[in-house]
Amino acid sequence: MKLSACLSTVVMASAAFAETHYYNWTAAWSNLNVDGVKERPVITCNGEFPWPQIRLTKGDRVVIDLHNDLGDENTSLHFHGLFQHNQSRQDGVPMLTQCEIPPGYSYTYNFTVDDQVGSFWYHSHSKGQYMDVS
Ligand SMILES: *[C@@H]1O[C@H](CO)[C@@H](O)[C@H](O)[C@H]1NC(C)=O
Ligand SMILES: *[C@@H]1O[C@H](CO)[C@@H](O)[C@H](O)[C@H]1NC(C)=O
Ligand SMILES: *[C@@H]1O[C@H](CO)[C@@H](O)[C@H](O)[C@H]1NC(C)=O
Ligand SMILES: *[C@@H]1O[C@H](CO)[C@@H](O)[C@H](O)[C@H]1NC(C)=O
Ligand SMILES: [Cu+2]
Repeated sequence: MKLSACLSTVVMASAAFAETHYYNWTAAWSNLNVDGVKERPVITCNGEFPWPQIRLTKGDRVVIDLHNDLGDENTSLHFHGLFQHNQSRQDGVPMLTQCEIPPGYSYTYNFTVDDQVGSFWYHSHSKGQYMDVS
């Protein structure tokens, strides 16, 4: 159930106008052979794996409608390394800043990246999904 894949949120410096980036993501299981060795259940984003890269400029807003279509597991998304100052409910750590998203439900992550640049990693913080949603 573990697969290492590194996908990221890349934040670049400076922008004349802040933009909002909308994503409409459905998390669901698919049987895929992503490492060329063995087919196994993988958590996909809109049917695809790996999950998309988010590219933004400092000051931009990210809005992600995350639908849990896994059927048998809760889920969540944590944006690793982003400070989430004054918006901690967007941090995506289940049972700390949010309840997990149950199967069949959705949650909207909505945050700005105000004063950070670089490459960051997002992943699920639910069960063993850490490496499956990355
Ligand atoms: C988001 O995706 C779901 C599943 O494909 C779709 O039913 C829904 O209409 C989409 N929402 C928006 C706002 O595009
Ligand atoms: C989802 O999380 C809730 C709260 O922790 C828990 O009660 C429930 O059993 C979980 N559901 C699944 C399908 O794991
Ligand atoms: C967070 O909110 C406090 C109180 O409104 C404000 O003083 C502070 O500048 C804010 N911090 C950030 C990083 O926006
Ligand atoms: C995201 O948050 C901003 C600031 O609170 C708000 O104006 C906007 O309506 C929110 N967008 C969504 C889709 O919830
Ligand atoms: Cu993390």
